[in-house]
Amino acid sequence: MKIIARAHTNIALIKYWGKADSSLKIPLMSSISMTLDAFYTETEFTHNVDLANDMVIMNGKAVNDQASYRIINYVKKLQDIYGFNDHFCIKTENHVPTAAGLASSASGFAALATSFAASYNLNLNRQELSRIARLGSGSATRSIFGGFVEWQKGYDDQTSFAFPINEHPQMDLTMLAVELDVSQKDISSTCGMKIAQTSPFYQTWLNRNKQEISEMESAIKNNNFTRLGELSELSANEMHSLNLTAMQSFSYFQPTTITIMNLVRNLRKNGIECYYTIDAGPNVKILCQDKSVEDICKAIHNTLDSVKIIKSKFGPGVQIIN
Ligand code: 2P0
Repeated sequence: MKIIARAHTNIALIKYWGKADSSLKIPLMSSISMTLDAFYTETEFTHNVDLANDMVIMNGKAVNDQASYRIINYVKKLQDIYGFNDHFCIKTENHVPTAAGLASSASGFAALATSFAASYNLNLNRQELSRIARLGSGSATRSIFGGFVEWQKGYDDQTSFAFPINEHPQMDLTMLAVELDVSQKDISSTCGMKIAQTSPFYQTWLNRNKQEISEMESAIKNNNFTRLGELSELSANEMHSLNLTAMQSFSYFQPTTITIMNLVRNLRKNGIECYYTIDAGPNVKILCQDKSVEDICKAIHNTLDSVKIIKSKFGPGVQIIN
């Protein structure tokens, strides 16, 4: 029987940017995200003693590169934990266009963790799935759930997992992913967050985490788009300030990133409410309400005429779809 898991990717509103334990991917801070309907990964995991080798097939092609080693090592780690050692084959299809500037690792590892567990009949609940997804990639922890999701940092492998704040939010919220530059980034997230920890402001940022999480939880509970937008933009600005002020200063911004940041601020001044958030890359994501989508897209195209803009709303948690 085929077991295919589908997981959607997510965008962090309160950012995760640093680890207390690199091997277990225990974060130094809690984070909150929105799961996105437009982007997802489907993964089929099969295992069999008769397979000659471990295999990774991505979008129909057998791969044998850095990305596939990371995936194979991850599955071996899970096999060690649960006491299996047969060979396996992973078939994965990514529906996360590079143009969106969203990493597929969140949806990828969430789908893989879920299909692994189903294939070995492990009967894990979603909290447990969230924990094992974390071992693949930090942001995958949150992609097990839909809607608004919180990853509580915890202090060890048992206590660091995500839970849903609201899986079916009523908030009028759209995310516009603005494609500015799709080339491979020089500094991976794993590496960038390590360098950021040398910023003199890092501890201050950590000290603020509890308050920021609680304010974002309130904004979500009160359906307060304005507060959600302000807090999201602040968290992104804080994260990117850490990169700039690290001992080995760096930035993911390109000139066009700053152009869009300024455009969002100007739109706000002119009464079109929107906020930006930016991850470990130059692309900007804009948070807005339905009524403003058209005006925002028009303003972007007046400034940068050919950029692609991909719209997304709330997506669901991980599902088995066979
Ligand atoms: C986040 N990002 O909260 C943050 C904000 C990017 C910026 O999590 O090392 O692929 O595998 O845990 O999860 C991207 O980093 O890094 C990320 P690892 P991950 O979404």
